Amino acid sequence: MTATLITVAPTGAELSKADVPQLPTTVEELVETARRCEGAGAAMIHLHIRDAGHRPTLDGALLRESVDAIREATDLVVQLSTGGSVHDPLEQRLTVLDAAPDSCSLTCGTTNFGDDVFLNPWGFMSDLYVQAQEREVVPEFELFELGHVQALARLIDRHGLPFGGKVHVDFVTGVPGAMPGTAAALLAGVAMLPPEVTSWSATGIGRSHLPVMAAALSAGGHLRVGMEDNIMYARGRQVQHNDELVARAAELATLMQRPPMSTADARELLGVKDRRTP
Ligand code: KMH
Ligand code: ZN
Repeated sequence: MTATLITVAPTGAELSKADVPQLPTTVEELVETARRCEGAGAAMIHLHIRDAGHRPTLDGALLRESVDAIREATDLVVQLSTGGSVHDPLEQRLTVLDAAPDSCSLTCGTTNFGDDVFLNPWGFMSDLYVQAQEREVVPEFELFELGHVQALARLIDRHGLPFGGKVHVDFVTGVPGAMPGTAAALLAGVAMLPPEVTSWSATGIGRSHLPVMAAALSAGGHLRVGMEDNIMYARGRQVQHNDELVARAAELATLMQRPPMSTADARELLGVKDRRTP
């Protein structure tokens, strides 16, 4: 059995700092979070950033500063969100690659997103795929719907393999209006994966966080956890720090004889380019 890649998604674009003051939003808080989550067993961080007013932003200088600061402080694989918030223009979402992350998210299609729509038309996905290849950034394919699995196969057929030659996907389940956060839905998606896929992980939003984690572990998948996806540790108890969610995932994975993967092994699994300075 292989070790478990644990990705932490600490912030996201949806929660407000006013409602959840423990949400990491400043560069200093993100670095502190990255350090503690690496200590708890995470090997990759999926990053959204916030401006001085704690609002979601795709500001290039701030993205670069955040990537550099986390890279300096940890060995985590640094993945930038290209999804941003549902309000971000497609053109601006492409500019995220300028910050030279190790990895970038690439959502494989438009999806319901609660009361909103998260837009990912074919032209955008295609441009992002090719630009990531050119910039030597490894995409993580975010699958919110079963149809997204088919769109991934179409991207690979059209453009060849991503940079690094590996194909890692992440099932984001339980978003209201999208694929449900159930073992049945997850396993249906896994069964449809094209043969080029070399690894997959899963996360469940909100209440589906734990059931999807258990299903993914038992089916040979990897894990994503974090306050972007879930802010309740248990009924009546809010998560106080992202490292609690990472530590719990690491504990369950270890119990399942699939302990947390090292950052070195994660880099190999994903095929990322080493951008760290010695
Ligand atoms: N915030 C969502 C609209 C991603 O990071 O690529 C999109 C999202 C996916 O979180
Ligand atoms: Zn995200």
